[in-house]
Amino acid sequence: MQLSEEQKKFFQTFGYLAIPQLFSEAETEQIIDGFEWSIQNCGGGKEHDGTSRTMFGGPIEHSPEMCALLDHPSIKGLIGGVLGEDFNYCSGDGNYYTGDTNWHPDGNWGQLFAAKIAFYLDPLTHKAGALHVIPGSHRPDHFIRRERIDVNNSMALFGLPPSEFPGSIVIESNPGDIAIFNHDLYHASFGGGSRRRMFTMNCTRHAKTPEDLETARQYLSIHSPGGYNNKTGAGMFYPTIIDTADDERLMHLRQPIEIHDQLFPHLAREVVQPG
Ligand SMILES: O=C(O)CCC(=O)C(=O)O
Repeated sequence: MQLSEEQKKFFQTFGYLAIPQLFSEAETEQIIDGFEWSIQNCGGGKEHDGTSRTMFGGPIEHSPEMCALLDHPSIKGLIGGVLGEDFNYCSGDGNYYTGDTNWHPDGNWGQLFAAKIAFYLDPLTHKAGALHVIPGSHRPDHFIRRERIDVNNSMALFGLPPSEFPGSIVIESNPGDIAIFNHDLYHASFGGGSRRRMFTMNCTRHAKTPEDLETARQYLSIHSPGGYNNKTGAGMFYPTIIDTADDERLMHLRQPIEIHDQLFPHLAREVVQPG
């Protein structure tokens, strides 16, 4: 899949894109099975009792089939169309969500540096867990940012529940649909119950200038296993996604590994010397 010029412009202008049925029914089933296997065996899913969110790191990194999402032509076309074909894959999170997530951006970079690819694994509607976004709120000059409006306080401020914030839209979805959004975009969800299945891939532009490299360092000092003091056994990623990678996949992993290992040398993968 290649993004059209209109889709690229839409993303730049509104900060998100929703692609219905990016995956076939068979692929979607495999993805759901892969997610369930990963959260059950590596992500604490067996203990989920619905009282709070269960979350684990690197949801696509624990089995070869899930790792291969990073080789999928449609995923690469989508992310590449937004961030450039040499984008960096920078992990993500897998969740059984409980309750609302409320409005927030994931970053405040003031530029298109990072994007989140969101996989929702259950049918979701406006009042039952679907992703809400405020189009354009990734822009530093958006009124919410300029006037520092507390969107979650909209009932007290404007007499409207946050889920109905003026100008927000809802991306209702079915499994197989994909949403991608700029980390700076305000997003939320409401009413999703106590076991809403969702996982993400976070990706950034490949850093090419000293300024980009500094931004990448800042990004990875927070949004990475080291940033969360999470030991993967291989530093930036869980080993399977590295060990099953061909050269094309490695292109998306190398720079984050390099920077992460500089920032968190104590977590880097140990190289076993022969003999
Ligand atoms: O609740 C949701 O679906 C939004 C998830 C979210 O806030 C995030 O991944 O940053």
